[in-house]
Amino acid sequence: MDGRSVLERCDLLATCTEEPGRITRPFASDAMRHAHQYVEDWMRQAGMTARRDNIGNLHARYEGSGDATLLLGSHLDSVRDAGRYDGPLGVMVAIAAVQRLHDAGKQLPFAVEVLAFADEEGLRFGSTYLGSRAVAGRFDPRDLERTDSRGVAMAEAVQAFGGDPSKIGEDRWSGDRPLGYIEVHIEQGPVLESLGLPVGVVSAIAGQSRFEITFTGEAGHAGTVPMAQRRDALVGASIFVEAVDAVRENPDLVATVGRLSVRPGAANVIPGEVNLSLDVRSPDDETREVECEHLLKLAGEIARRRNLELTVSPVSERPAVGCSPRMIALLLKAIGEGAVEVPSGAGHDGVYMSEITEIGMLFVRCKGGISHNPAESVTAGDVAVAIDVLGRFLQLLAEE
Ligand code: HGY
Ligand code: MN
Ligand code: MN
Repeated sequence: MDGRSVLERCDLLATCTEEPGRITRPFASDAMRHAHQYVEDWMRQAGMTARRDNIGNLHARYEGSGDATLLLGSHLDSVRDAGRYDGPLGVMVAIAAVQRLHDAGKQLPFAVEVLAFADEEGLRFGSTYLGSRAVAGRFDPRDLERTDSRGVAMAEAVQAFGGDPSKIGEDRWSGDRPLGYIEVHIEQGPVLESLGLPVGVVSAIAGQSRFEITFTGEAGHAGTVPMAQRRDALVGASIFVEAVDAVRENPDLVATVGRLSVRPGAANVIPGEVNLSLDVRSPDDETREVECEHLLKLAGEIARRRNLELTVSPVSERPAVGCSPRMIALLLKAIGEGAVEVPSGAGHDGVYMSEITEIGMLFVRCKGGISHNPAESVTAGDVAVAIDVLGRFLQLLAEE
């Protein structure tokens, strides 16, 4: 199992999509079922027994001589029109590291469990981290009432996928506290490439706040309503989007309006309603909270000025999470000479796994830092380094 074979497996998983010609693999979808068929096979080939829990995570276990467990993994779901490595690369590198143990007939003094999470991105239900929340015992049953763009409730989707929505609470990790959770993931940023390094150790995962915001005005005839009498929801929303962009003044903040929909959405109708998403992140929680308050206050002022109604609903909020100093030290040692630490602006399942164990992450250089984009790209050489480093990490942990 070398870098090339891991990339070939990511290419195969890229064919598991809901939208032919693009990679879109939502939670509990047929595309995800298709991906599971491949991944369960690969888990078994690596000497592991695979099982699926109620929320739809895959769990595969490689027994050790002791009964403690180290968790490895990442997520199998994707954003819309995604790249092929965000998520799957981490699951494939974890399986490759176990495959090498299995091929060498080696056992570690602990078991290794590979987790392939069901829903890190939240594409289908606007949720976040459904899979890792379930394992961390933090799944919110109210999420089961969320509906997707076709009006299917999450409970129905879980059922159709083969899980029992009433038993998701039982998916929580019930064994002894795991030795740790280690996730290999593309950096999704430019730092490693700028340093000319194949891998780096993650220091912390930025905190993030997500909101759904609606500006409501009055739909009207584009030809007859005088400009001064209009209550154009899209004009208000556009002023707000410009205000969000002004966040660029603070290097410790990023803010994004990723999705915006206009109703009724006809060329000759004044927009009556605009729904938009707001995503605010910072490595510092206070900075993020102050900025969220500022932006929501601004939205209110814009609505008043433009004679619009405003509704804001918080979707999710997660504080920044530091990786475990112990895991960081072991990963730095596994990399060796010149190893660096890199912060993560992207969220990862480790955010919730940190509630049940110490977390560590290994970033892999990706071309131009591009991600959440089909142009996402890594090299077989860098992936080979990641597999080697993860193997050395397992060795170092075993020696400890
Ligand atoms: O949005 C994120 O940071 C992650 O890709 N879910
Ligand atoms: Mn992602
Ligand atoms: Mn990811």
